[in-house]
Amino acid sequence: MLLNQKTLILIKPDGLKRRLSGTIIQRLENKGLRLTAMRLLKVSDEMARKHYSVHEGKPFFKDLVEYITSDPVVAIIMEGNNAISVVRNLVGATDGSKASPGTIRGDYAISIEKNIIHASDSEESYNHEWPIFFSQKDIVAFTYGDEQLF
Ligand code: 3AN
Repeated sequence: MLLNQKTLILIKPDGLKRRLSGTIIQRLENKGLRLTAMRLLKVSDEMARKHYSVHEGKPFFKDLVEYITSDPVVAIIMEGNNAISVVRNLVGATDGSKASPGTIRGDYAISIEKNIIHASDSEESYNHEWPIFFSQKDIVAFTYGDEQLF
């Protein structure tokens, strides 16, 4: 069990523009995850290239960068027990048309590119991703009033 593990989440332009930010944050909070940092921002070309550097050279890299920079995103750090795998399971498979019902992508996405949300897939990814969107001073320590219930 990885206590208070952190994960980086992006509500992508399609999620934001479809007014799903509140719903997505609600679903993650309902699971018992804690908001730790959050901002609304337009991702620059440089940030996008760094964020998706593992996909550099792949045929969809250019479209990926163009898409994530096309409109604002909501960047979020959430924490909780095993947060990386917990959030990946809540997010569902990459291709929205194949993601299981009940997952965020399964319920709200039908494409592989416009798939609503990004979430770190490993601690290595989280360590690479979070400094692209946040600095240490953005990380806020607090507890919800009902944490003893989770
Ligand atoms: P995930 O977002 O589920 O971690 P990754 O990291 O494999 O998926 O891919 C990053 C993003 O690249 C995906 N969210 C998706 O938007 C896009 N992507 C991945 N594979 C493809 C593909 N074959 N064609 C187009 N876009 C893709």
